[in-house]
Amino acid sequence: QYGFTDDGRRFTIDSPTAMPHASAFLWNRRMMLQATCRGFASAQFMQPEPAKYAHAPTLEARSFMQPEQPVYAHHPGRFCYVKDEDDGTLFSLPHEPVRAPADAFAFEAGVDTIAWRIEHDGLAFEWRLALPVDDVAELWTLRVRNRSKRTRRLSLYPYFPVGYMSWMNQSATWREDLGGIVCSSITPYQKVEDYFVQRDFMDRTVLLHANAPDAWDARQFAFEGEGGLHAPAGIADAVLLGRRDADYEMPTAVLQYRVVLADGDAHEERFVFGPARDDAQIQALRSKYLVPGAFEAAAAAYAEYLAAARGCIDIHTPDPWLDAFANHWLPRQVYYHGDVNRLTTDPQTRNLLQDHMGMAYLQPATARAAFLRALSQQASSGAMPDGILLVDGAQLKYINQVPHTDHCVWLPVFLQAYLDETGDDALLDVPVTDSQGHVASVAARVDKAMHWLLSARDARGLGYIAQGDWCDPMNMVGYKGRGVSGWLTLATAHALRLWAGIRARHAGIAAADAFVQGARDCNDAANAHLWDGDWYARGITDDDVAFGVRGDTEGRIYLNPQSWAMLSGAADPARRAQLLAAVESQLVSPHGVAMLDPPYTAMREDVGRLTQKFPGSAENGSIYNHAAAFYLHALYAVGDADRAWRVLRAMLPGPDANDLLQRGQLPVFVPNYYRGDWRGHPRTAGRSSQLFNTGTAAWLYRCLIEGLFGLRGEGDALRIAPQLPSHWSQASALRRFRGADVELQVRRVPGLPAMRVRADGQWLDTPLLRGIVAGGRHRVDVEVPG
Ligand code: CEZ
Repeated sequence: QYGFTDDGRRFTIDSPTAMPHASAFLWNRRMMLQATCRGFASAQFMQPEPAKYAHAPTLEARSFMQPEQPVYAHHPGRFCYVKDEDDGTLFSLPHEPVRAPADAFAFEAGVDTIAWRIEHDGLAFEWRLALPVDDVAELWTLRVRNRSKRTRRLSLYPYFPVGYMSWMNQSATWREDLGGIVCSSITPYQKVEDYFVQRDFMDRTVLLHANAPDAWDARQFAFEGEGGLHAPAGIADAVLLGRRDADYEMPTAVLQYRVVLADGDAHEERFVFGPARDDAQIQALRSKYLVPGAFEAAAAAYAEYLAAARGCIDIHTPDPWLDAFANHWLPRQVYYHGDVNRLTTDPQTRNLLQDHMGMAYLQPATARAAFLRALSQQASSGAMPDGILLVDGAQLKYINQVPHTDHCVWLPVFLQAYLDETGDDALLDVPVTDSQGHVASVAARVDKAMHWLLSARDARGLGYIAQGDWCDPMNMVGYKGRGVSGWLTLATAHALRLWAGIRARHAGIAAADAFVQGARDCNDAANAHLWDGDWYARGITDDDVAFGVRGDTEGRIYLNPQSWAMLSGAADPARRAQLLAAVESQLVSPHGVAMLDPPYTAMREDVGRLTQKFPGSAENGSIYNHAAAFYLHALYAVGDADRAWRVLRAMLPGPDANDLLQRGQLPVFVPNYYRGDWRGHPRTAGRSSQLFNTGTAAWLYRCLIEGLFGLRGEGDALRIAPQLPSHWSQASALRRFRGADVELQVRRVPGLPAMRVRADGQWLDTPLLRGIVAGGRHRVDVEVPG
């Protein structure tokens, strides 16, 4: 049993074992939590760098959010043990740590809550999480109803492991005055300057309760005792928990409630779990959330927050899963990226620009501000930095310390989508001051960025790759300074063409000349040096070796150069047909289109660490959805609707049960990848990374709106050009565009020679809906050949 309910706003599965890593996430302005169906949870909050309040039981390395994160028995999670006081039976909610099978199990991923409904021996439980909008706090509700036709005596033990907080200082105890278990620590450090950064950290982790428990335990090792997590000694060996402090011992937070329930009786408890700095903050959390009506108020505020994540299109198609995903979940994921910037303080420049390309469809003002911020960090050479600093004191970290050469490409890519959606051409004249105090308009800065891209090319006219382009781990193609990127050359051409179009509209055709010419040069260079007979090479190494070519036994063909050659216009119709055939026969798999094939099985020192990744994972030949989305966008650009549909639908798991199980993921977000290498590793092919940080979200949303439904802004009009797959006989949508509502109805009409469009009752010569004003309402009927 699985599927969407609540008009698509909730997705439910009935097993904790069929898809053990199936997960859902909630976030707010300051934190994010991802929970698996078994009850494991990974949460982070910003202070201002990402930090944790529930840790692994051993020292964790800090890193970016990774795909396919492993879980283990002691992984942080949110659980509740339940003991039947009469017969001693022990089980746990939602499934971990005891792993006792339930009579009924439901994991419900909702847009605004994550909940489990579980039945054990006549007891019906609900275990539910919600987040407030602005506090770092998890709001948990536990409900139990006795339906067993007899009186039950139970002990309920909410168990929130806190893990290894610090090697310098950690402790825990129950505080009657604060109403909960308080775990204290000092975030470890060694440099004196860090003291001043960290002294105000929220170094405590608290589990606060609405009602005082009968007993508690705060010492992890003693609580587990010899029974381990499956039958903790603290529960098994005594009627009451031991009320044990942790003194420089691993803290934990366990409470005990003894309840007697007659048949039909119900019981409810509420908890708040999260970090805090001091007693005052803890007290504030308590008085805000553990008073009557507070959870309800928080839920209402959260619903309002999510209302901003409402997309600009509601669709109704023959594919109800797609409808639910497109109407509720995809815009939500786009909004997550744009509103909290993936919970980083230094998003990669390309990520920021693409994430906010998505935000242009939801909250254009936010997208605009992000774009201006990015541009204010442009170097005087015209280059864009690897990451954009979002808060004072933020630094470029991790991958942002590695030089990549593609960041300027994303400026016109963002602008094209943003300007189409908003018509806000005034943005181009906005003055932007950089860190040197230089002031230049947006248009002048983008001009400069485009010239920088043109200048960063070799004598053949191919773009230098340095230590990476869009592909982060392609770090050794050009680290000696000579290697070039085929994709970047084509992406430069595409960016220049987009910019030429915008520039010509803005300042006349002459202002665009250099960019039109530059794009032509890049395309010519790609055709002269990268066309390999049936497809475009991925690049040429420092030692002048072309790769991603037919002579390669691994990494023979890469998707990105093919997609962008279609976008940039490098591929003429004949070449387009050839490269599409090559993609179809070599990259298209049962789970979507792979990023490259065959995956590398050994290090290529002239390509880089991408080739060291496990075959079929991540950039080494997975169905890397971000790359698949570029391909999708290119297919819509050239009007290949059926091929596009197959690529699009493969990004979403199900509804077929086998597909869902193989991917192991719920259709509530698009992951950064599904495993590829379906020939070499069929057992794992299709498996989801479960990572919801991905540029895919913005692109997929754009492709749905502008490609599949063909509702794209153009100047002050809306262009109507739907590209439904040929097996759909009809579809409809409500598009919110510049304050107006546009109702679209598309029908297939057998025998019709060409598409025709009727707007507000009038047949149109050109499929452009004009006269759009805020508050207006339009009706568009499209008939397409059947
Ligand atoms: O990060 C993403 C980046 O955020 O990889 C994309 C890139 O375009 C995005 O900007 C393709 O490389 O460093 C690594 O090896 C990582 O695998 C990153 O490439 C990847 C991570 O999955 C982070 O989400």
